[in-house]
Amino acid sequence: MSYEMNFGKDYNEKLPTLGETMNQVIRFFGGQHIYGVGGDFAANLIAALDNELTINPSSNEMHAGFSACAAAEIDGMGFCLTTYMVGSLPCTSAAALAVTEGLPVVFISGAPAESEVNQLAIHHTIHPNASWKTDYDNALEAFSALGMRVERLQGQRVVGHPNIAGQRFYQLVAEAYKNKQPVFIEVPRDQVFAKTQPIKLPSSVESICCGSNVLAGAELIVDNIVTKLQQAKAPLLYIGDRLKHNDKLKQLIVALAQKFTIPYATTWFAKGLFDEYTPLCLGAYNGVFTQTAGRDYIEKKADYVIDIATSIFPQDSNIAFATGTHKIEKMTNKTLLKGGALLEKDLIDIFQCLLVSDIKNFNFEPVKEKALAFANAEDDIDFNNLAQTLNDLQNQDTTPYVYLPEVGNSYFASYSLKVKQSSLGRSWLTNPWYGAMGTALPYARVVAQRLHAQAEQALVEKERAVVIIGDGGFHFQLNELIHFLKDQTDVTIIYMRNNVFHLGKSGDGAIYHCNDQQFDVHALITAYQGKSETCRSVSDFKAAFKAFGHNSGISLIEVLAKPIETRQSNELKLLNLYIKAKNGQADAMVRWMEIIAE
Ligand SMILES: Cc1ncc(C[n+]2csc(CCOP(=O)(O)OP(=O)(O)O)c2C)c(N)n1
Repeated sequence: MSYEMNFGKDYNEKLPTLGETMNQVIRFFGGQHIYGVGGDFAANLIAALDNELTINPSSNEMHAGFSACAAAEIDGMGFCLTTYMVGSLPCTSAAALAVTEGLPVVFISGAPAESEVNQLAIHHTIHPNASWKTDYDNALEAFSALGMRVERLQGQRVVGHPNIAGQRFYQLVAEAYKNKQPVFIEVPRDQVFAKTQPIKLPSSVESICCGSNVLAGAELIVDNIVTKLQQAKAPLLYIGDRLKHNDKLKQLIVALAQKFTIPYATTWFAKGLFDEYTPLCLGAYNGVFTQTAGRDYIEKKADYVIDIATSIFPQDSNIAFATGTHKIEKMTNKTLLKGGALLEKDLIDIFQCLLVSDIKNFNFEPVKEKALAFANAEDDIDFNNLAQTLNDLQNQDTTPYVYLPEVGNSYFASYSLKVKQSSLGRSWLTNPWYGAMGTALPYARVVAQRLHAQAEQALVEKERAVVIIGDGGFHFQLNELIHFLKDQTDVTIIYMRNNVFHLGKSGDGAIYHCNDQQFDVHALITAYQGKSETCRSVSDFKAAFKAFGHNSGISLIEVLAKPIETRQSNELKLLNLYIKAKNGQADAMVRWMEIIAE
């Protein structure tokens, strides 16, 4: 019995294909771009999706996954498309990153046709030669092992029975959106053009959550906060990274801060969400590792903290590496609003009430920025003065920089950067907790594409994507450079060359040697039609950075970094000292005690 005989001719003629429904659903969730690599099992998906959406080819599947993660960070959702197994399995690291950093990424993989399954072993499956049977589900199991929701879409089992694949696709994508978690979906290639039951999308993404906030008692929580605020002299809003996908909550918090003049700071992981040049913003706080002027207020004045959307379980790097110097962690006069409801609707309720509550004005006196410690113009530029130098440049420049620090020394040095507000909502973007090297260029590609599109539509002044990266990290992923040339996008890369994998180096083994003295990075950049320069002093660096601001395409500044203690960023000097003190080195113990007593 066909659909026509079951539900009638009219219904049958209205049926969309699964591919059409996928397009519709992806667009409903704001998706316009898919990052991916093709293959035979993905060919039908590509044919179905390529017209309505832009499919951006990546250099490999892991990069496609990382770019989809970056898209989830700045667009709200990310989409990745690969072929079966050989294509999807390299995305497992990106998927693990997405689980960890709380990113709604939809990993879509082609799969064998339903009619192909159980007939014979299919290429790309994992198949030892002594196998008596074939296994089709390894990728589903691998992604499932990461704690993700996974599913292979299915077609109708009997002719005329309902085909619910389109609806399942919607439900899976909605799940990713609601929970800020990735999902993995395999699509059998014969199902892409099969008819599926039509779906009626909700009016907007706002209305996809049935039940909304089921946590009760918001008024009582608000009363308690208002009482504590009445008793406080110097309150602080301390904000975590769960906020990064919630613009509404972000705006409510800033509105509250402004209405009652309450200063706010973020955790390290939430760095880049706010304009650190706004007087009320005290930057990213992390105990002894904090260099911002706001640290004094937090540690010496603040007498009541509202802790919002920070992680439930303590994470070492976010609590000053358990050095015991994180004052907010220890403070007792604190209200913890971690947020447990879908889309943080519980917190939205609370902040909406707080905004109209009777709260006094705190007349917070903006902290005077200590006279900017300029890096000495003639000094060698290195990790010890990189952030200062960039802060000085950013301070004088009306163009906001969107920083993309790569894991390595660059990541640690980047916590001393003072960031302006970017039109993308993020001016510092990395994977701060998962800490995967190899992400900065796939991330920068997405940032550069969005900045390019915005400038083309003359929506905002052009902003600047700035990658800070070690040579080891750069060589992990430089095949991604081709896409900046193809996409005609602009990026500035600060290449911190020390010829070793320095961060975490413990010994002199060959494994730490990631580069060769003879490597000519300028020849490489020329191949990509970019411009580059080697800079030795702070003043050379500043001149090159300013000049490259007028460049289009790839610009690279090579910094000859020395892998020695005096050239480390403040953050790493402190961390190394702490580790030495922990290991019982007497002079380090004395110095550490002095530092934490300051
Ligand atoms: C995918 C991945 N592999 C390995 C590591 C461990 N790791 C962290 S930093 C680092 C070395 C970074 O070296 P480089 O990029 O040259 O920067 P540097 O620290 O020398 O400035 C390594 C190997 C990681 N974080 N991620």
